[in-house]
Amino acid sequence: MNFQWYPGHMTKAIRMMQENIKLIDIIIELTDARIPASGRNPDIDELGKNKYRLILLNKADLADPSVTTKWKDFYKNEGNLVLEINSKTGNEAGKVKDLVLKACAEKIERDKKRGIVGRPIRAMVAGIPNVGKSTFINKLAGKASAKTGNKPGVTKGKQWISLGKNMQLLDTPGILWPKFEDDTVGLHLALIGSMNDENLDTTELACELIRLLEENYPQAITEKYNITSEQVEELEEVQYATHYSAVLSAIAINRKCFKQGAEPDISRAASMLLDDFRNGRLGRITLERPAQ
Ligand SMILES: Nc1nc2c(ncn2[C@@H]2O[C@H](COP(=O)(O)OP(=O)(O)O)[C@@H](O)[C@H]2O)c(=O)[nH]1
Ligand SMILES: [Mg+2]
Repeated sequence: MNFQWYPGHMTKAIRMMQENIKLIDIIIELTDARIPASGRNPDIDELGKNKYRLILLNKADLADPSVTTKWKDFYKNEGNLVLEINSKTGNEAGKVKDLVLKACAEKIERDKKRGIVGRPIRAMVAGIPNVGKSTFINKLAGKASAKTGNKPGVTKGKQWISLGKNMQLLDTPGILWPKFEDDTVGLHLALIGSMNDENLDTTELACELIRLLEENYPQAITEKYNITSEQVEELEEVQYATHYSAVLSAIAINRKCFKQGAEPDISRAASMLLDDFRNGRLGRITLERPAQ
């Protein structure tokens, strides 16, 4: 499969990031807890090399908790501050603020020694499209938050949101583009739905999902759609089908998705499977594991 993003927007986004990064102390980097590696763009390391960093594993409500713990340890071992969050509830907003201040403690101390007191920490949220940046900002800022408006000279044209008296957040997040280093990255991004399905072959995508789930979560599909291995084997024989399309046929049959002439509608089954996975209806699943 060929995964594409919109390269035209990329240069503009990177330029915006470079410009905005100059104004801030800390980057709050969001990645998707279901695909922590593919959900990041390693260029952030270069872009933000002199800035503090907090990595947030967002959509943790959809990810496998035991694997999320492994990812947290992995990023901590690399020297980052890490937190798993669910931006939809926003329950971790307080913890995020605490960690931002913790990350910047050294800077606050340095400022104090130089006689600078009360200068707020400035933060920017960054991440790939659909990772949850807007949702996160809305929850962190809360309803009571006020736009601080333009500060002449220093922050011309930028809107800042006050998060208490000692922290400000840039209201426009930095958009990172995923890095398609290998096909797995594109595949995983497509599976969690962060790419437009219009240009993708959903049946092929669903077959890839079945393959990945059978490796790490063998019960997820069979339990959800009441499929038995006998049923799949029989379909393989009767339809001369590959294993993956037999699984899709079984899903179609058990969910009564038929085309005219009672033929199982594999394409509808594929869309249903992807949709169920993306919305957490197959359980909490993570597609990537950190290197040991
Ligand atoms: N389940 C879940 N969904 C989330 C979470 N954060 C964001 N979303 C959803 O992800 C989608 C993309 O979020 P959005 O904030 O627009 O992403 P952005 O493109 O990075 O600004 C929306 O449908 C959100 O409701 C989360 O922590 N958990
Ligand atoms: Mg957004």
